[in-house]
Amino acid sequence: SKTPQSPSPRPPQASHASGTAARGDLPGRPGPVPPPLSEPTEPAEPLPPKADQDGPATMSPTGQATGAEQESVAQGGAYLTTAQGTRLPDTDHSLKAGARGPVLLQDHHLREKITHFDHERIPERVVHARGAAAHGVFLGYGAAGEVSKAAFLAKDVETPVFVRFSTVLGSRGSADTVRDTRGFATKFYTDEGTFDLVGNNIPVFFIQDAVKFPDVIHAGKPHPDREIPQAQSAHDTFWDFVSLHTEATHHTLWNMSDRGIPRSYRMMEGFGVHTFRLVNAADESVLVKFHWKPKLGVHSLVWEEAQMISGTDPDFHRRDLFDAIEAGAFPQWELGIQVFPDTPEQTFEGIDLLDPTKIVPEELSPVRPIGLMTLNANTKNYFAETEQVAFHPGHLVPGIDVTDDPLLAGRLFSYLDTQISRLGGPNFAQIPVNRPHAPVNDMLRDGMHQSAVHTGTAPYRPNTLDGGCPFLAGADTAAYVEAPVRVPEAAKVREAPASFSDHFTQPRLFWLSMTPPEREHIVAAYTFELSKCHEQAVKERELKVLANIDPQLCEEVATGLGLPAPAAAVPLVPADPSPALSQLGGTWPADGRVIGIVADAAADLDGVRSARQAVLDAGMVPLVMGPTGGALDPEGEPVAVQRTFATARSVEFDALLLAGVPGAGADAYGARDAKAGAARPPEAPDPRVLLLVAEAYRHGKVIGGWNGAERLLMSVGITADEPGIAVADSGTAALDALTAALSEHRAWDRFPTAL
Ligand code: HDE
Repeated sequence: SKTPQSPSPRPPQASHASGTAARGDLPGRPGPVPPPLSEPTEPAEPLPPKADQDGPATMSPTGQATGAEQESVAQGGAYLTTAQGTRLPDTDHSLKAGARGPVLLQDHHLREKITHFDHERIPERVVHARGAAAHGVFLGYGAAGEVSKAAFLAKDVETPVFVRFSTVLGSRGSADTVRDTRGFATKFYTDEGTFDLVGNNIPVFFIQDAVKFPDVIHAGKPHPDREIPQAQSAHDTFWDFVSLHTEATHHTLWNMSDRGIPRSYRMMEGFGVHTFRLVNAADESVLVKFHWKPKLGVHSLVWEEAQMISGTDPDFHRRDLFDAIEAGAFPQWELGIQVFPDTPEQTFEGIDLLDPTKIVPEELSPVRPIGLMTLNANTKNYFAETEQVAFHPGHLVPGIDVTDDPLLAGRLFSYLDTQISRLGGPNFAQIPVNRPHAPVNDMLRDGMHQSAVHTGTAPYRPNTLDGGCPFLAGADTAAYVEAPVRVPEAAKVREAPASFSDHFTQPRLFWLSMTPPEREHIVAAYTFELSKCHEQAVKERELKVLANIDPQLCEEVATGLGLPAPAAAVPLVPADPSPALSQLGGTWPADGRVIGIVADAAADLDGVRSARQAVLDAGMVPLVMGPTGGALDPEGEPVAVQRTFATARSVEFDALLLAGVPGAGADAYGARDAKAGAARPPEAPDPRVLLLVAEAYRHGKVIGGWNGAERLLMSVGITADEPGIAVADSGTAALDALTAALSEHRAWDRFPTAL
């Protein structure tokens, strides 16, 4: 039977945001605006804003205010209507000939609703389908003025940005923490037009010529017969290709290193990969490579952790970015450039700058900081912004130009082309997130999804009917003028320069620059991936590639595979290690790190309260774990339990803090039944807590604790004097020791015992 419908007191989510204001003016508007929808949220602790992060709400490029104000009530107080604005009395029942009769074709609301739903999905990106994005601002330091006339690089100029991070191989719904390259694409909405820096977190690429892109991607994507494996390089076709196409060796090595499994998007470097050309006001040019340097340092997961996260929280990186920004812990990167003279050879210290499989070590050419990017606002709507954003390496502004890197040349074609099928036509620049902030006066007209109402009669030049407009700019009025680079006289050939055939010098440089734990991880990664291949010939061929990088690498992987290690087929070039390539050896801020505090009803709850507050004060996120949900000490000063022993998994935390017991000695912790909070024999602590601690230990994580935590550690065979174990006599003292150790990211001295 039909339910009587009155104007809904809780209108659904906006699907047509523009309608709200107009409808609000209609007479008969229903009562007061309903309270905000209480959506389930993560029980993450908000971080206090940093001193320099207090300020007015930011405006997103879509013109919406961003920040604390949520738009979950965007249609608050409005009637439900059709897409044509006609009010609806019912959206729960189709129009039928009688309650038990057939549905009538005349039901426009039914057809409109279902038809729109049928077309809600658009093709996902062919690569980089899985992504997460945020808004922010770029502040120019003015340090690039000598080499580039780009106005947004000038001192104190602030430019809105939109950044999309991504994996490469997986589908839109695939897991975040797979072993893969990460995309790092930045759209700068400058006053002189939009500049896109479409880079990766790895500074080199698999191929030197765009014509090979479909090959490498077809090899990396799932096997076409059964569409498996998803978002993985650990399969025959990938290793078949890269073992044959040895220019992929350098990029593959980076993928097998810790760079292939970042801890967070906030802790990744970004690279423009290709060499670009900068031009200054005097029309002098230099060649540059772009680098993004994260303020939080470059950190990675360990492989077992990454695999576990793929199951327990496939949205790990997306959630991490969103939560950090929501909590006010805004991630920051410095943009830097390596600068090289623009000589006809386009080489630097013998390194071919047009070869995208080569880096220039920072020890040979330091990275000069030229600006700071802060991501300070989350997206409002994933589809509208993250999915529809369209990047293009050809979106350039005066002062930034391309080089003849043959990979870049192909990209300059590809990105425009791909948007036409992905976004349904040539008018994707009119989608809010893609709209330039500079005035647009093009003569492009009509086409699918045209949403502009162009006026005038003469979208052509020259004309007199529109008064000769639009005018042409000159170099003095910020026109984009391509650098008049001389093209050497040459015959048309399908060839690459001779230097492009050196495929092993730089992989060896990378390997030699790694510390022992990093090398250990690389060996383990190759062994894992090749063990997943079925074809013996593929494994043997890849071992020959590894022999050309380094005999130790080759031998250790061969041992793991149970195969003989071949000898190098090329001379091993001696290389000076580049310490800048290693992720170890420094200390970094612990901002935004997640500290899991393990406690139960018998714990020193005063100590838990003060440790929790100290975690917050240090700019980190405390998550209290207890045997059940609710609160510890509900009668007194309750300590909210944010994760139970059943829902918590070690991979969610950067470090653990094991609460002590009031006045207890080393024997106390394990003496309690973690499930019930009651007394229990010391030999039987909660097995879920034991697993948690053992995993954190295995992954090289810092573990702190106080008064009695030693007992729990001992239950899993850990002694308090091991590296990265910080046991003290109070919660805050333990936290201090833990924070100091965490600044090195992991207890590296525990490797290679750790995974
Ligand atoms: Fe891309 N790449 N790419 N790529 N790429 C795309 O464009 C392509 C390459 C990169 O978050 C596609 O809009 C070719 C290098 C990122 O929206 C497509 C070649 C680098 C993103 C495309 C390359 C990248 C893409 C798919 C070889 C690092 C995601 C959807 C010549 C410098 C951008 C799209 C986002 C996306 C083509 C190589 C980075 C098909 C033909 C090298 C970060 O156009």
